[in-house]
Amino acid sequence: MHRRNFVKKAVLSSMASAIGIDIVFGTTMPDGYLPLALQDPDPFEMFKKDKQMVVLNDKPWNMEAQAHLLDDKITPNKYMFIRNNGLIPEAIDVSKWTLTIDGESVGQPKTYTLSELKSKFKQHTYQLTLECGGNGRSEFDPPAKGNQWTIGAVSCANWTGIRLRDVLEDVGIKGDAVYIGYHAADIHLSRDPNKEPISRGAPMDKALQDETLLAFQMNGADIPLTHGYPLRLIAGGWPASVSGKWLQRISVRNKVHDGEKMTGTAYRVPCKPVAPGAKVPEEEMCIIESMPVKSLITYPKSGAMIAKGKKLNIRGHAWAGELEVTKMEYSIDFGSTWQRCRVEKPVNRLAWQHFSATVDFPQEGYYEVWGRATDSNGKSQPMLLPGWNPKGYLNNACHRIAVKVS
Ligand SMILES: Nc1nc2c(c(=O)[nH]1)N[C@H]1C(S)=C(S)[C@@H](COP(=O)(O)O)O[C@H]1N2
Ligand SMILES: [Mo]
Repeated sequence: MHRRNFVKKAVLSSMASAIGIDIVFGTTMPDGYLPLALQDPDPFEMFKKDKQMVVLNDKPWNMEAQAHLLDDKITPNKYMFIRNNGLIPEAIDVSKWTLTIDGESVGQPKTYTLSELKSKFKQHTYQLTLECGGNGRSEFDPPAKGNQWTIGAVSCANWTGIRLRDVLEDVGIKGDAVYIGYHAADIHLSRDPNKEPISRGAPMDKALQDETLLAFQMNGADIPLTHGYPLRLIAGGWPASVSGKWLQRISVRNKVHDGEKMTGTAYRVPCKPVAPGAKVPEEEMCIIESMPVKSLITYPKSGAMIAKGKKLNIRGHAWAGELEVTKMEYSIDFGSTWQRCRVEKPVNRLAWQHFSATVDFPQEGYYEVWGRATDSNGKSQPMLLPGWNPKGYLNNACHRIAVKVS
């Protein structure tokens, strides 16, 4: 009895300090009850996100942008989507944070402190496109389980860090290395410490690219907590799930990494196209690598009204995984004819590219402006949905906005 009261008092005082003021009738509060003030934190405030961001899930937190919010050339935190598979790590002590490189294909595992990583290796900054493999999932039919992303699970921020390659060279990698797999500090939804929410990776040639970073800064400041503070793997152009947040360990594997969400249907699509709704055997599913060509019209916002006789300036971004976007077009007649947009070179490999165009509407009425990007292999975005797949990945259909001319 005494012990129970003691525990209750300790819980009450920690709740009171979290709320910032005493809970007056706290002792009469039912056991195990969580006060409302602690039940519903405001995610926009908590993550410093714009109020126009859309929350898709709160356990775990998942939030997406709308197309017009992604208008900046470099995505600021307030418009960056959040995709968490588990719970954000609690009470991070950066002075104790370490990164360990281990696995079958390293001679001797090696552990670095954060300050060693920062001082020992040369730092690089790249602007890198991160798109969730499930971006666009909401359009698939039959529907796929998971977050119903529309178009807003993509970002292109500046990331500063050191090259993974430099660290792997310092550790020493065996000739049989095939893949790297990451392990992170986030917590499984079940809170079972033996389970990981996600542990993905990439083949060695992606791991060794110049732009594959162990990042500790985003847009010139510490990485925000929900985006992987204090250390994050960044592999632009691939499904963003490869870019492990809250990074603690990288295993260099002598086989394809088999961590959480590397196997089964996770981040895999049928190797060959299948009919919508088909059951696909596991051995016919292939791991998603480079993301497909895609674009977003970020200005104006869909639903724009313009005066008759006025031209409309449109703009946005286009990206193509490991490739470059070589052509960007728009259509105002549902894809019957296409006109060229101006498209800029990327600031560096794996950064999205900006496009713009001036659109002339022939008469009053309702229009849709559709955007279509083409990559350096000559592949274009499909006008509507691409191939159905069981988990609803890789929807790179043309983005479209509604415009009324009157
Ligand atoms: N440790 C860890 N890393 C992670 C995830 C996660 O849940 N835990 N989610 C992945 C997925 S599926 C995506 S799409 C991106 C999302 O990155 P963001 O939340 O910074 O936009 O992080 C990836 N890295
Ligand atoms: Mo993702």
